[in-house]
Amino acid sequence: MKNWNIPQDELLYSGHAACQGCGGALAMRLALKALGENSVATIPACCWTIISGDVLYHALKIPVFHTAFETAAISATGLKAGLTKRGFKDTTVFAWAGDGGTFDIGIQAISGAAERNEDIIYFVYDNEAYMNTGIQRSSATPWGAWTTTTPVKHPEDKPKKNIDEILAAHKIPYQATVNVAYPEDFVRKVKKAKEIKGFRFIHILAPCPPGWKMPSDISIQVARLATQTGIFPLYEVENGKHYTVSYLPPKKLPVAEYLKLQGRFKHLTESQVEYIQKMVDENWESLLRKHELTHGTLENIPRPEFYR
Ligand SMILES: Cc1ncc(C[n+]2csc(CCOP(=O)(O)OP(=O)(O)O)c2C)c(N)n1
Ligand code: SF4
Repeated sequence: MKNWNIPQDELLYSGHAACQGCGGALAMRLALKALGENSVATIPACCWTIISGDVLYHALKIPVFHTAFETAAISATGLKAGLTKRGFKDTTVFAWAGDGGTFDIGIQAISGAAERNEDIIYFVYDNEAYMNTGIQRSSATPWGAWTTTTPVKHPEDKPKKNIDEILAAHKIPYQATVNVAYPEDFVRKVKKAKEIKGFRFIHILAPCPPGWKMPSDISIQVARLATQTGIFPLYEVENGKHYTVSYLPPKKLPVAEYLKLQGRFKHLTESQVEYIQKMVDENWESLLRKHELTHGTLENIPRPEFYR
């Protein structure tokens, strides 16, 4: 059994209201281990509004400000300004939103805060649909996926919006992708983000068993396959131009390995799976070129033995 090199402190208590196997819940647990108690969260409408629980009973050991759907970035900006004015300069203020609240309705507030380089961390836990209101598609829903608004006969026909490149175009000091199946990489990146001033963006892949139509006990397996197939690569971007891939799969697995475990993809034909494979390969190659441009080599990308 591997001894995880992550803090033992728990700032997310048991008794929260997430479904079994919720990647979003595990994501918060890991993020808080990295951020510590001197933190304040702002959470817009999303599953996490429910997961955290109600006043007096909420499951987080830090103050939480519940806010409107489109206002995660701007409310975090206001909280940070207010706390700084009152002398709490070291408190980490972070926004915590779903993909709908980020890729879609929250994007103008994010763009504004990123462009002004506000001193906040913005987390998106990306379960690739509007889960809290019943699994409707968002612009983070991958091509070909079933949702209640993209039913089997009319599955999602747009590729997932590339939120990371949109943020990179703002030239923010730090951004990273993380995955709940890689907890050490997750905690390391959030700790790094905490030490940087200015706007930081963390994109979390957060599996959702009901929304992805899969059993709750394979959440981590599926999340890990997303990275091992190149669908959700792990990387960091500094100042919009320095790209560092943080995990190289020893053997890049076929996307079918990831897709076949999830009911939301079970209607896909062989040629549709091939199309997804082609898109994933193109994105992966383009990311590797960016790493190479930054570092002059691909040889320095870690390949942790444990994840083989
Ligand atoms: C302006 C506005 N429109 C719609 C809603 C209804 N609403 C509440 S949560 C939600 C879905 C949130 O989806 P996402 O941000 O992806 O988070 P998830 O539920 O997947 O965790 C919606 C549409 C709302 N609260 N406010
Ligand atoms: S619906 Fe999905 S994201 Fe929401 S609590 Fe359940 S598992 Fe988590």
